[in-house]
Amino acid sequence: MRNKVIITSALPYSNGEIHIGHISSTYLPADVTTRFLKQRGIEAYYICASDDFGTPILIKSEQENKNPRKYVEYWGKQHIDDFKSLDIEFDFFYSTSSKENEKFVQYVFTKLYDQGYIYKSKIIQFYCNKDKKFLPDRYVIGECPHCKANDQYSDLCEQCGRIPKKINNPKCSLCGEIPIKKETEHYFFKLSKFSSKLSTWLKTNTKLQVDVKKYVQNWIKNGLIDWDITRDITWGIPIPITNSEQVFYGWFDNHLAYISSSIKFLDKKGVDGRKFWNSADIYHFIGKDIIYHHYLFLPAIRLGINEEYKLPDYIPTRGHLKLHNKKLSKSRNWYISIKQFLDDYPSDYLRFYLTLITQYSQDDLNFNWEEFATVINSELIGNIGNFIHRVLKLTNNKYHGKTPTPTRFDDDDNETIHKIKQISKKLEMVMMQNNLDKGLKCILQISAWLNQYFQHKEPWKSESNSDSCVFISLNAIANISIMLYPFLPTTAKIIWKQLNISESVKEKYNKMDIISPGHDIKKPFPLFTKIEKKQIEKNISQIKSN
Ligand code: B3M
Ligand code: ZN
Repeated sequence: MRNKVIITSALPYSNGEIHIGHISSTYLPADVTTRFLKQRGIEAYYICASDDFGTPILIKSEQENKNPRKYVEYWGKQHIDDFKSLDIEFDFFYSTSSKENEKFVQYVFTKLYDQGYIYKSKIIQFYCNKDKKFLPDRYVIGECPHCKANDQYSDLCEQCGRIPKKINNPKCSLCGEIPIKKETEHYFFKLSKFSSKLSTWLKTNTKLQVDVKKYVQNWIKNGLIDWDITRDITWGIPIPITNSEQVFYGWFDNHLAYISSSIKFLDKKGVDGRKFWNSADIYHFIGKDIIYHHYLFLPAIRLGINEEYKLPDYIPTRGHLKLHNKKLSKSRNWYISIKQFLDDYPSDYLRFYLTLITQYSQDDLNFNWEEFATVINSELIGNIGNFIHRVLKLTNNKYHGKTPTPTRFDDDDNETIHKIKQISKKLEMVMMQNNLDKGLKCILQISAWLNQYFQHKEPWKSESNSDSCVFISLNAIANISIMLYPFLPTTAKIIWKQLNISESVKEKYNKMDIISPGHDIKKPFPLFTKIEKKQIEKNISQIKSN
């Protein structure tokens, strides 16, 4: 592990609400990882940006009669609010439409061009005579050749999820006219040239997920196809070296914003951005639907510019979230918006539940309201919350809030200290391997152990050796809160307040002398509120009525 890290997560398209599926696969794991690494003294930065260009965004802004620039700014602000409300904290959040990204994208294109990795080729595209424009991607709608659904985009059928090769009965999505076919000239990136280099990179990079690598290798074996990186629209980064009015395809410019945004951020800090990038561990957190782009297209472009900026070390890739076993769909209202969730529950409930159910794999996961209530009530509240509150209450009642001085440690005490150390070590290991769900389970294991220890020692009885038990338990709470911090930052901060210790404690993981004898704690109050059955019934009826 290098002592410098740059973490990015898939850039949200500036054309709609973020939903909890994006949070579980991408933003939350990236945030937890960044916080975890920072706690360990690693210079880690979490960088993200809004993904502003592309046909879907342009069409939506046109439909709403808005200038695309204003449109993406609006959504960018909404996203920042949503992320904040979930404690997803970026060191820097920029945009693909920034001046810096534009410059960088044009630089990369020119360099690829000079190296012979770009060529021009004529293609036939739909063209609308009425609107006087070419109709790429979703500018054309028609019947899906697979499932026969009407009014589907030419680049994606939302009914069956497939990408049609050729749509039936094509129509212009703006005016409904039947488009004609017209010749246009586009730039292509020679992805096919990189097959063997990509394959070697996949083989030698042992930090990438094995199962993903397997099928990416299969794609390579089946033959890679060159990428059309041009679009005949006006919203995008202009193509340099020609006077054409064309712009780059969104997937040519967006991933380059990982680099351009990082460089901008580091420059502002007075750090040589390129040097930092190349000496850091690079993580790109993504959902499984954009594997192709991140395992092939993005590394090929970096290889094409002679690795001026190094390839990623990790591409943590996670599966899709379903809601009650059905695919999330905004158009069918089968989803939970972040605002809606936060109207009913604290953000840490979502962070806790999503982390526990999201594995480090491509397997899909399922959000179920009843399971959510059970997990929160029994694990977060019944296990962690219960232990913390019992100990603090006893300290308050029996010791007037003053940490007792331990006399001697007996076998139970020593075993408990040992157990905390042992499971903490496991937590370090699984977290370094990106198994965040397992990391959180380690904390639950420690807390479950402590509940039993506390119950068995009965420190509320005067004849027991209670001073040592309470002293150990208070320090165990400090440890739990520090371990919890990457997962539940708000809860951790509340615990530190109750313990009357400062936030700087977060770097003192794995120490049993954080709370000294004589230290005063604050008057405790319960950390969490139980979820009532009625509330869950309401949540279920909300999605059912959608
Ligand atoms: N804007 C969103 C997605 O396809 C897309 C990610 C870009 S990452 C460079 O999930
Ligand atoms: Zn038209």
